[in-house]
Amino acid sequence: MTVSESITYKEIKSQPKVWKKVIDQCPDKIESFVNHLKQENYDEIIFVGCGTSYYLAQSLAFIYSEKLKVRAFAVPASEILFHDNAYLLGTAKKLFHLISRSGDTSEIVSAAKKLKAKNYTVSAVTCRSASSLAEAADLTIAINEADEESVVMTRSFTSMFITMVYAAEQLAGAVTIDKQIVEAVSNIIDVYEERVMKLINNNTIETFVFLGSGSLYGVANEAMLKMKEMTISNSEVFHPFEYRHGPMSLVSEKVLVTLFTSIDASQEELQLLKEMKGLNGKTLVIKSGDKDLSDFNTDLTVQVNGLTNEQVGLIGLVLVQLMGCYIAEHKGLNLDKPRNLTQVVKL
Ligand code: F1P
Repeated sequence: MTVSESITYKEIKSQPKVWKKVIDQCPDKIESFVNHLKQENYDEIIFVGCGTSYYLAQSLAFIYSEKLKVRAFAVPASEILFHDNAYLLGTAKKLFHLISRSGDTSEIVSAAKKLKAKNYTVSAVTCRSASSLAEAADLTIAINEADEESVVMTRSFTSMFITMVYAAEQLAGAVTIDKQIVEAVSNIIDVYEERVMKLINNNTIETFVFLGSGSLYGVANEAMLKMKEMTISNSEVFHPFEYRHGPMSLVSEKVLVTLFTSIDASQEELQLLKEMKGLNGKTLVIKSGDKDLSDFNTDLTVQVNGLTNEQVGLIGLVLVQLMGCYIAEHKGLNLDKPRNLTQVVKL
């Protein structure tokens, strides 16, 4: 199957159009969620998900902590099912925000029912309003226009991300998400899709390493998962500075190290990437800004100006999704039938 024939590829390329719709509808879609948080004044927000949705929970927990100054953290749904005593501690007023593209993943539905039975408030974001999660939750943000046929999650992740960050920014009093991110992602796809394809075709990459800190750790985790799901490749993720503490022993010309650069530590993170280049690693940097980075001698540099760190991370993830398509084609894999996977995990 060629890349352009696959549904997965078409849905990845549809993101500029879908993001525009999602952003236009955000104010209405998030209104009851935002009002609820204003009224209830929670001490803690626990983001819950499985697979890709768990990695979205990781980024959102960081962003809600940072923007709303509320204690927020992420847990996989199975932890709520089998180890809840560790998460339901203390008297803090808790909101559980459950994330699921399908809304029918068994662990997330069971977690919703268990939390409700313990009288916790459960909110949710999903791409299917007619789902068991939407039925079980007290309030749901449903963005059906971002739903997809592909087994792997692509535009559903990015659209749920945009919607939930929009809500956090509205609660914090300054929304930065607007059509600029739509224009930027279109431009980046136009300019870099071919360069990403060349990077893959001109090198024999066997291992993919993704580095991301703060709100970008969840995004880097999702990039790692995309490489596993779409291309059956060795793929790993680390907080950037953790990579020196052992894992860099694997760096070679067959390893591509991709950095989702944080604004707060960009110089130090780029210095680390330069060291990996010194160890013959291949390097790809995704960064907000427009500085000259030639000193860091990367194999590919993707910079976007005028957007937040998270927004640039999301655009970088779209490039990783496209990279997954070209590697799958290179390996003769069927993008729309990823090995051993189903669109919804039902136990
Ligand atoms: C979560 C998920 C996906 C994965 C696969 C199976 O689904 O783990 O992340 O790619 O499709 O399901 P959901 O709960 O978000 O629907």
